Amino acid sequence: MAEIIEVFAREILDARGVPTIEVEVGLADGVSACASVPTGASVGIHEAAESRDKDLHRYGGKGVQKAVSAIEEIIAPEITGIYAKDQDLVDKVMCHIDDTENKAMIGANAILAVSLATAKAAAKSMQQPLFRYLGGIQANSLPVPLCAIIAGGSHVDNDLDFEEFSIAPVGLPSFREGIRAVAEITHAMRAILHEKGLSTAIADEGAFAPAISHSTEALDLIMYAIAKAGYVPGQDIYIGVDCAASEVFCPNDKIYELRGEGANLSTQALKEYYLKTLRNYPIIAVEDPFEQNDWAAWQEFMKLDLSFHILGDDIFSTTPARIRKGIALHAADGTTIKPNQIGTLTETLDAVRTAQRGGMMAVVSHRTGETEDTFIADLAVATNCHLFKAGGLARAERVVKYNRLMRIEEVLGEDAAYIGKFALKSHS
Ligand code: 2PG
Ligand code: MG
Repeated sequence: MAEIIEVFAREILDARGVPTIEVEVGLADGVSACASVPTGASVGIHEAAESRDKDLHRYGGKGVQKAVSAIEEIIAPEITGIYAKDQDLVDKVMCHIDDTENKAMIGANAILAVSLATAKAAAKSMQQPLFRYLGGIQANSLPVPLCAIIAGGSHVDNDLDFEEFSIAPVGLPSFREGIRAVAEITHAMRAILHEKGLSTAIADEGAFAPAISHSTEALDLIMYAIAKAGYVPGQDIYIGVDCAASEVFCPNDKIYELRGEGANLSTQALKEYYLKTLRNYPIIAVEDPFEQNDWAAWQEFMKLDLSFHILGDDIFSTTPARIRKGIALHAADGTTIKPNQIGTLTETLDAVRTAQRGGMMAVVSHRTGETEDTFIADLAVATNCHLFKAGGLARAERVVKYNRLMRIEEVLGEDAAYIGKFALKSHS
């Protein structure tokens, strides 16, 4: 058991060249560990607040020097002397210092960086891999990767209305084999796009960003790529869609503006659109099909008892109280888990527990503005989550998370259990 003796913070860059925070926590036994935090591009309104300098002379106002100072001058003195394994206490002290509901004073980015670095230092000090330290002896399962392959929405400049089209290798025997399938399909997709004269450029999350506009074009391309790589859609591979509906919702007219489809849809019409379009594809999950405040629309959709999971991202924002509400209202089958939406590791673990105890699936997820930090990979194993999103199989800050999971699978050896088909709604 070792106490925290040093906390350093610095401004680094995320994978898009936007500043973010890295923290190093040093312990009395000489161990130190480093963690950095990501940022979203499509940020929900219920997420905890980030601290940004707003000094337009630096990084267009996105610098994080104030947060860095807050960590070293305000947080560090308060947590020095606390045992690193007292995660709960470290996080409570930081929440107490900030004292706002959404961490707006110090910033969730500052608080989370300290929180994650503390956990990493504690794990190292106890000579345990992070997933084992966080998850205990039951942390043996590998999630199904839900890997982005075509990007749209606010993540890229094409006309596709929805943010992410992903593939999930549920029918493969292990995580490593699942990743191999995804990589082969991704390479097949590159060849198909090239053949069709479409761009093979990739977007921030490592998925292709071809100039297409209809969701069915994306879905058909994915079906083609799966087959071309020698896999069977609906058996080996399923498809996920993140609609990120809050991004296309116009609150004044209460319509969803689907520019790519050339349609402005009411909530009811959007529901019908989903039913008509998605019926023809092997879908595993649809994320954020409706905007983040319309609980009734989510409830209505759930009542249809569809064959795929309905996942909430913006609507829950990794917030236990919102997840509890979602469970009570039966508003979704699952929730994404993004530590920076809530701002501490303790609250993130609480969000996972709340979801899982209430029968909701947890989907640990990256953000668009990621770093090389692999914390979420260990978190996914620690929490026995069923699906794991870290973007496409391109760009180091995405692939590093999948690589970490392959290493964890190797460490677990015979004890490793790939979630596989248990990630399907029909098997859960
Ligand atoms: C999402 C995430 C990750 P962002 O919507 O699920 O893909 O995107 O980080 O932009 O919120
Ligand atoms: Mg999302």
